[in-house]
Amino acid sequence: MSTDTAGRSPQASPLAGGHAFTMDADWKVFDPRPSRPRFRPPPGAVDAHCHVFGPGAIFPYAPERKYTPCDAPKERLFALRDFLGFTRNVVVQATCHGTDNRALVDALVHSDGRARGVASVGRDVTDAELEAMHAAGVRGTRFNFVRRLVDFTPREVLVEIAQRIAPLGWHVVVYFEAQDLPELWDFFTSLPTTVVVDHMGRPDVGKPVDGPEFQRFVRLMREHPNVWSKVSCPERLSKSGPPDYDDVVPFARHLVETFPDRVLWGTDWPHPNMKVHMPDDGKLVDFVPRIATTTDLQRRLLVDNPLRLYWEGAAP
Ligand code: 0GY
Repeated sequence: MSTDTAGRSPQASPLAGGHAFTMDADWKVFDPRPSRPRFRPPPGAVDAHCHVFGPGAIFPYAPERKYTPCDAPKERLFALRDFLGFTRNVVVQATCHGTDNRALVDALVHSDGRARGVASVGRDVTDAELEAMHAAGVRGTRFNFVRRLVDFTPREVLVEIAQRIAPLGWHVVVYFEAQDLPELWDFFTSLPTTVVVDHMGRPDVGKPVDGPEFQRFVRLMREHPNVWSKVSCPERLSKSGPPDYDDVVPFARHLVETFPDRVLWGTDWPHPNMKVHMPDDGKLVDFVPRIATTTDLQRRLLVDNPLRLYWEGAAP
């Protein structure tokens, strides 16, 4: 992809009429020159978890945000998509934009139909706003329970939102830490929509795959056929580290082989809040054939499942 270094520079944008911001001093910027993956995704492959940030001068970061990132605009995302050999994106609203989905919607409407979105909405969202987002390609809303990223939202508010978006055929994406699953279980299993879990419910990969913590998550998926999982973010979960993220493979592979029709994969570009290393997106793509070891599993993971959920609008 392009070798320009726009993504590297600390960004302070005191533009006249714009929105000034300064990215966090410890912010790690995405790799501007990832390697070309050895694995070739099947035709039509979808990167089903990625974000756009800003540009902050046009789409300001939310006042309530917990971090200020570098800009990661749609043009960079689409260039990465093409470089990695993917056809489509699912862009997930990041917490740094709060419930202001303008950057997300802007990416969708400029994608030539090659991107769908997951928004974040509050209880004050109007029916007209939901319909406009749907027309732009939004197909889900995200509920975030990770304390370092968001303030607490009462469950009754989330229930109300879920009931509002269900008639549109949207689903709910949930992001939480593994230790919080017991407390969230009843809420998740009461949701009236498909429920997509980010990053396998963030398992502690230092614990065994067949241990109680991860098996609790497996049980959630087994007992509730409306629950899907993204087998994403080895770079975030791994303790053994890059470039191979070996310790995450058994967890992701277990889900892919047990629930081949309810798994999704994404890069998580531009990798917010990575504190120690920034992954090489090419190497992340090379992770796929290690967790989906046959062409059939790869096609389901990267093509069939995301198309069914995001482009054909089908429930489980
Ligand atoms: C991810 C993970 C993170 C951030 C967000 O919306 C967000 O800010 O999702 C994280 O910090 O773990 O999926 O991008």
